[in-house]
Amino acid sequence: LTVGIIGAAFSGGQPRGGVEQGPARLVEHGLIDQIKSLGWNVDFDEKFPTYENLKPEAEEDRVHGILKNVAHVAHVTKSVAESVEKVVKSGALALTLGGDHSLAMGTVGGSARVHKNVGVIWVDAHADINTPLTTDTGNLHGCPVSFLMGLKGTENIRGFEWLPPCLPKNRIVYIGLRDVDAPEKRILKENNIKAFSMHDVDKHGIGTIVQKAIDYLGADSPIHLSFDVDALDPTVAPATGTPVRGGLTFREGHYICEALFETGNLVAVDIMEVNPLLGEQTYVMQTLQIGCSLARAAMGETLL
Ligand code: DIR
Ligand code: MN
Ligand code: MN
Ligand code: MN
Repeated sequence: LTVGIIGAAFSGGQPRGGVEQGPARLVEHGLIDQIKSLGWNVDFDEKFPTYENLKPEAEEDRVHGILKNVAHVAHVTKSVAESVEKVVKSGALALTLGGDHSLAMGTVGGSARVHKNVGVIWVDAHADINTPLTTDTGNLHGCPVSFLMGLKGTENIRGFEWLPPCLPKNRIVYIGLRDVDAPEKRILKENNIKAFSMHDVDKHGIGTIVQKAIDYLGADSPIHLSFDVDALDPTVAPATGTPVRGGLTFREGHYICEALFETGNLVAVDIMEVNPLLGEQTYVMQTLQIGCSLARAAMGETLL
């Protein structure tokens, strides 16, 4: 088994600095050796880009309506898509360390180029499906799913020509939602998008919910897991930009990763929104530890 790790040091999809230090801090925490000791071959370039070199000229980087950092996000996600595509095409697992969740335009965009029928499991407190017409923050980390789907308002955004609609509305399942904007709720409903909120997790239990998600995508579907650590309760993963109370427990989060590894169909995993500059040292360490253990769980660690 081989994993290609992509360090995605980028924070331009949201306003809080520090999340671009996620990948370096996860690696410094020992992630690479931990994965090797699980028996994986690791392909990882320690000198991953900061993506600052992809920052365009100020003029081009202008806002598009309310959207912030449009050109920078577009350039970076294009580059991430190329990296992920290359890994997935080689047959290895693509593990992307974020960075903010706008990066998923690149990660899912990349895996969808190789597997047209990829099924996405999006674990998050948020639906990240605002469009340029509905977002009230203008932060692109709240919008990646609408760009992947090509929803109304995402056409003709300069810089995103590289990203054609690549995710049909019935190829994603959410788990963990609890902070969804009103227009996002409308989008989910109108398009019949499969979404399990925390209410559903409480009601049915995580085992049932993950099984429903796998069944929905189809037992043979290649799976892309995009895990925003703010899906976890803030007492479990505090060092993240937009924490929301009432989230997944430590075990629920890890169970999702374990069960998806168990399918044998994982082609890509994203660990996103770890921000090592938010909060006290002990909280930061706790969150880095969880980022590492979620990745290991998705690579088979806790299966006996
Ligand atoms: C909000 C927050 N829905 C937005 N989204 C976050 O900005 O569109 N996503 N925090 O992770
Ligand atoms: Mn997210
Ligand atoms: Mn989130
Ligand atoms: Mn929020």
